[in-house]
Amino acid sequence: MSYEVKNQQLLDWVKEVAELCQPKGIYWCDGTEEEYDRLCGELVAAGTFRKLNPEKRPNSYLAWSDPGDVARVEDRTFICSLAKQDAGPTNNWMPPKEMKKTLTGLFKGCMKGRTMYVIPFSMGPLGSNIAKIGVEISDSAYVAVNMKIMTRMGKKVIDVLGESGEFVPCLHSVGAPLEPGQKDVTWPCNKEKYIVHFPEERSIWSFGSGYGGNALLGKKCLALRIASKIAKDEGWLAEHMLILGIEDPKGEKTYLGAAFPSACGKTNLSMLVPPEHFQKDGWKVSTVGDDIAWIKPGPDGQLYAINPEAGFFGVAPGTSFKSNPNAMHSCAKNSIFTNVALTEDGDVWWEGMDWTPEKCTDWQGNEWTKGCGRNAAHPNSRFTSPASQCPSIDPEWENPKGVPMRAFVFGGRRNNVIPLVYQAFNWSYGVYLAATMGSETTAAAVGAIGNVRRDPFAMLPFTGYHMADYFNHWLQIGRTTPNPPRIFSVNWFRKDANGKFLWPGFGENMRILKWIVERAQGHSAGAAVESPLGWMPRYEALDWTGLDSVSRDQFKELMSIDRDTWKEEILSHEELFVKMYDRLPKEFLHIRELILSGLWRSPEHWEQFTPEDEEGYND
Ligand code: SAT
Ligand code: MN
Repeated sequence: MSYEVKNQQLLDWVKEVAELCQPKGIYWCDGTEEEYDRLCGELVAAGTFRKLNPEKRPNSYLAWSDPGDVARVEDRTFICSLAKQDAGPTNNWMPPKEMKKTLTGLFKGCMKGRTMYVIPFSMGPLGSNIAKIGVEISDSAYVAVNMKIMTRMGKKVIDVLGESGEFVPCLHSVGAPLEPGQKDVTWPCNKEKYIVHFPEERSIWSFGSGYGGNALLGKKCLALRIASKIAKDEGWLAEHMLILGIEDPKGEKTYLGAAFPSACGKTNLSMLVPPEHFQKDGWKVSTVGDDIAWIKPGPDGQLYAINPEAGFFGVAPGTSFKSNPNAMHSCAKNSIFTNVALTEDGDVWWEGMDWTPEKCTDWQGNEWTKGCGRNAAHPNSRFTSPASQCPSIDPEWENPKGVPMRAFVFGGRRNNVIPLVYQAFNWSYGVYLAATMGSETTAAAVGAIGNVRRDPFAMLPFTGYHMADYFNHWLQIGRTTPNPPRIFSVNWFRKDANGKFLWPGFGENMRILKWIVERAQGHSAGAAVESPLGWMPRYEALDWTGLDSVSRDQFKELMSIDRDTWKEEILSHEELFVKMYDRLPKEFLHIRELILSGLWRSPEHWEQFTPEDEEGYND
């Protein structure tokens, strides 16, 4: 140990784990650059890492995983609460005692021949009253170096922990013991995988995978599943949200959080580059976080949010200087790439980058040629990069107090039904719309509602307790927060009858964000009309300068509410509710009725509502 540890609970736990897992040695990570370089060097020597061309990609590495270990494993993820009902119908559950027995069996001797790394980390700025400390024990150096980028990691955390500080124990093994003389593989893992959470005990056991959210236990396991449970008990929120700052030309700053299921452009939105005319006028967008937000009530009655992470674990394919220049700059150096392709000059490449090589080596080490019909990078390939390298990073991103939240935005990928944007009438209404949000799993046919996966708050795989209790918790936060953020629904993915996207997305989303900011701040500029679903902008309420690809008619289509389609939509909310009827907030039934009554108000006058047909303005 290169530093002194005074926390007896931690020392005892490390000893106990070492006895169980029988590693060849124990190494306490100090979080220094020297340590990072040394571990990366060892990973290069082991064949796990390849050092990238320092001229092209300074201080960066590429790893290719086992082809069977490329993503989170939701069917192997468990919430082992004491009572089955507390895990709810959307989580896998096993009795904690039984699970502990199974896991103890698996972990016995599982680190033989490997080093056991003790990785102390803080989720959130060190010492912030919103932050939490975790300690991950892992037999993977890949995990240790990724944790160095993704969290505040090392000795400084031990100092904050002190003698009696609390930490979340996170035990991880790739589950591949090495017998003496046995040659290691470049990506050890186990066919059998378990990602297990004990919410009452606040602990995590992960076995068999070395990848992403299965192995970097600070991220989805601690910062969402365990933290959501702590947040419920303590009266705050742990959310799958990006945090964004928007500064208007007068210098007024508005922070908002936004939740989207995967493949909805969340990372791009968190690093949005406003259209040129907005930039000229003085609008600025800044990034606080791209994935997770911890949100606590502040003394002034507002909610304050921190990004518990220190890095981005972003999806590479589709990321380009055109789609997300800030992400490209973030991963320009000091980054780890997993499962992307290797170019002939020792750099990385993936589908959707701004150029295509004639030849490269794909993520499985095979030769790849342009037009061969295969992907060179795995669709879930990733870059791990320090958030501090993001050109749009917000000056307040490490403020331990967090940033004041004025709006929450929820969106899915829906080719019809959901309008481009609307504001919930009130908090409870907003909780309902977030609870019922859905996303198309595939490029489904226009009009088909069946292929929508409901993903409440984009938290379906990440809520560490009963989903209906989670809804109740959100309602409760609204009751006890004097000045809560305003809640909005967006849908960037609506299509016309020919299957063509109606909205350009990317930087143009700024036009919608501007209206949201005006509404959230109560500015008269953010004028709105009352629709059956909520407050909506008319065409005139949005800034269209520099965008001619969206006609007034197109806008009308983007904003329309079709009564018959909504009838089906509401029936499909029912399917979700039935699953959790025993704990479902009764408010939801009333809100559903309110939406229905709005949809059936003066039915003889319309079948399809659009704000363009409304007479009066109302703000
Ligand atoms: O693999 S992670 O869980 O870290 C990322 C994701 O799947 O969203
Ligand atoms: Mn995520």
